[in-house]
Formats: sequence, C-alpha cells, structure tokens
Amino acid sequence: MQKILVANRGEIAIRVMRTARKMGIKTVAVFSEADRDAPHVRFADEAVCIGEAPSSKSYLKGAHIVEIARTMRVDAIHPGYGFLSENSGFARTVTEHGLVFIGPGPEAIQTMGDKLAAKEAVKAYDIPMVPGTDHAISDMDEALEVSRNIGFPILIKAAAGGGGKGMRIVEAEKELKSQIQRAMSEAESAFGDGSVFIEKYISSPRHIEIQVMADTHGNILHFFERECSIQRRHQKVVEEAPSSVLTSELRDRMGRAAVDVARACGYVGAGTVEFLLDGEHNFYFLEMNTRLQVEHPVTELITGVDLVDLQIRVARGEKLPISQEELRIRGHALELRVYAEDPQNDFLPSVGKLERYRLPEGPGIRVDNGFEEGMQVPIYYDPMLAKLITYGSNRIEAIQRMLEAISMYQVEGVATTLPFGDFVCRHPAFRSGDFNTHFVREHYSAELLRAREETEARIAAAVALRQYLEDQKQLRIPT
Ligand code: MV4
Repeated sequence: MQKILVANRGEIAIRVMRTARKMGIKTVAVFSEADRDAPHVRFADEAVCIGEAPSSKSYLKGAHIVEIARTMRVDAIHPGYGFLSENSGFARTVTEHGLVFIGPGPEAIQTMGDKLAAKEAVKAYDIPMVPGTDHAISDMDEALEVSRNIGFPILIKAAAGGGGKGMRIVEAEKELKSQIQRAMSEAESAFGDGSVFIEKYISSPRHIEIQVMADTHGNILHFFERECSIQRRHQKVVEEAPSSVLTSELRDRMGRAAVDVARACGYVGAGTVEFLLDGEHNFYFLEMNTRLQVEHPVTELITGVDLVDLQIRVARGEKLPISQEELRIRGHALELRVYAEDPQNDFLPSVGKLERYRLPEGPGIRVDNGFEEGMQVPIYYDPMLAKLITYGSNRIEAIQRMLEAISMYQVEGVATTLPFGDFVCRHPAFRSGDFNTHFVREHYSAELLRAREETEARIAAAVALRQYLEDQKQLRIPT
C-alpha cells in the first residue's frame, strides 16, 4: 500500500493522514470548493477538488471519488466517519474498482445498518438484548400484545435508524397505535424504509460502547469500553475511557459479547459495539457502528495503540500484531468535542470567522484539530472544530488536565462548547461518576452557565481593580 485517499475533511482527514505518513504511505486529500484553504488539504501530499460546497455535491459523491482515486493511482480509500463511511454501496464500488476499502466488507455494513438484521445476525450467540420484537411491526394487535407483555413505557425504533434517529417513547397503551403509525411514516420518509420494532424502554441507562478490531485471519480483539453518556439530543459531547462503573468482570463479559457481535457478522477492521447499561448493571446490545468513531482517541490513550495504524495493517491483509492478553488499560482519558455551537443558546451553530484560535498544549493534552486562526467555519458541514483529549494516571488527573486545557484554549469569533466542557468537569455528578444519559437534561441549563461566567467576570473585575489601585499607590510615591 503506497498511497491512500482520505474521503473526508477536517480533523479526521488529518488524523488518518498523520498515521499514513508515519507508516510511509503517501496521502491524497479531496476537498470541496468551501475547503480549498482547509488544513487537511495542505496536510496531504496531493489534493483534488471534488465539487461544490454542499456535501451532496462533493464528499458524498462516491463514484466520483473512486474515479479520482483511480486517476491518482491510489491503492486504498479511508472513509473516516460520517459521509460515505457506512455506505455499503460505496464500500462495494471501491472494491469493484480494484481498490482497498479501509473498513469492513459491504455485507457487514449492510447487516449492521439494519437494526433488525443486526439482531438476527447475533441471535446464534448469547448476546443480551433488550426485550422486544425481533421483526418489523405490521400488526397492531401483535404490537399491543407485545407491549403489554413487556410493560410500558416502551420504545419504538426504526430498523433503518440508529444513533437515536426515529425513536419514540410510548408511555401508555392509548398512545400506542398513533405512535406506531407516526413512527412508520417518519421512518419511510427519512430512510425509505418504514420498518419499526418495539423494545422495552430502559429509563436511565448509561451508554457504554466497546471498541473492536478484526483481521482477515479470524482474530478479533476488543479494546475495552468508552463511556459516552454525556450527550445532548443524541450528540455526544464528553466521552471517557475507562468507564467508572465497570468492574473488571463486567468489562470482560461486555468485551467478549462485543467480539461475538463482530464474529457474528464476519467483521473486518475497526468497529464499535454499543450497549446500554441499566441501574442494576445489566447490559444490552443495541447496535454496531461499522466505522472508526469520533471518540476513538480515548481508547488509544488508555491502551497505547494507534487504531488507524491497525486499520491499515488489517486492510493490507496482515494479522493483528497483538493479543487480547497483551492489552491493558493504563490511566484514564477524556474527550471534549469542541463544537462551534453556543451552549448559552440551545447549542445553536455559531458560524463566523475564527478571529483568534490558539490550541492548548502540554503533557497529557492531545488536540485532534481541523481548523486554524483566520478561517471561516463553513455552514455546510458538522460544526465540530476539534476534539480536546486529555490523559492522566487516574480519572481526577484527567479531569484536572481537561480543565487546564480548556482554560488554555483560546477561541474568539465564534461561541464553542468549551464552557460547557468546563461545566461538566466541575459538576459533582460528573466528578463522582454517578450519571447517566440524562446528565445534560438533569444538570445543565444556560442560566447556570451564565451565572457561573458572571461570577468569574466579577472576580476578574475585582482582581483588576485591586491591581489598578495598587499601581496608583506606587505611582503617587513622590520622587
Ligand atoms: C434505547 C434507550 C432506552 N431503551 N433503547 C439512543 C441511541 C441509539 N443507539 C439507541 N438509543 C437509546 N436506545 C432502549 N430500549 C435509550 C436510548 C437513548 C440513548 C442511548 C445512548 C446514549 C444516549 C441516549 C439518549 C437517549 C436515549
């Protein structure tokens, strides 16, 4: 493998190219007209413009990207996350043109993309799943019977959904029929597939996911868990590894379940198996994400592996160079997603120019960044500027480093989620480790953040005033 095309933009494009370069592999970037001056373009050895700013006319043009890859004589394509990364048709096109897709086979992507097909695939293994239907609902009487047996509240999910898209909670029997009808028509228009199924609603779970990696020789490893419960509207904001609630026994069982999920669908490459963990520490398989995830760095920091390096090795047909027994958790890592969003204003995208943009640095600080000072934040794509990742020998140290790094991070021109990260890291519920997926809803409000910032501003003003008065005194000393 001499040359890789990265079919993505921003921090993840740079992240992938960094490892490719380390391995002596040349890189090709693709970019839209909005990204002509973007850092990922300059980072690459070669770069090609693939179309207009909207992703439908550039980063989502799979056939066009493959054509460019052929012209540029690349050997493999890395899809990053988002865009074409979980598009089985794209994975197939890449392979059909004699190129290597750095990711799982199209069949695994397709199976896991359909949540019902995913449950079906893992059935032969002993994987705990949330009680519910294992097929699409077509009959209201059956839906009612299933729901009564499970007990309300229940959750309706779209088979083609995932990541929280197309979910509906039903609290009581009388809402069931109308909610199913709505869920079906929503799923039909959103995904072109109206199939929905029912699950028992787990009311206050934690979201725990396991990183896995499989080679083409039948070896599958897990790299322990990531705790991703701090999210708002299904968008993760803070992630960490390891989780503060898993015992080594539970970690081992969840890790083995994740490996079985990967085995069940003939998985190759990097993947993530999502679980819910309830208050009694029961875990349930939810879905598998067939890509390298945004939050992969926390796993890298606690295990010392480079997941992109392993992805590339596996794509070259090599055996995984480590064994499960050799993998150990060392220390603790946190990740804060730095979005150009305003936490004071319902996290609305805050577009504009990065008038000032300085990254924190120091021991235990990693920034996976895609922006630089003077750049405009494009409105066309996800507004994530960077990921701020910190490492410590224990959780408190990682949190402390995160607080320091947040205070060193300088952004002017757009609002960011940095103050929100500060809020989370100082919150007693977060610090104690006792939280679930409702953390933001239960503990956060714009008013609380504003009040804290006002107190800080008052302290700063008082310190400044005192200094001013001191200086005055000195100046008045007669000579
Ligand atoms: C659930 C659930 C409760 N019960 N399934 C949201 C993302 C998608 N992967 C599945 N999700 C959920 N599925 C049952 N049976 C609660 C959620 C959920 C959630 C899960 C993980 C992280 C954040 C979440 C926020 C709201 C709901």
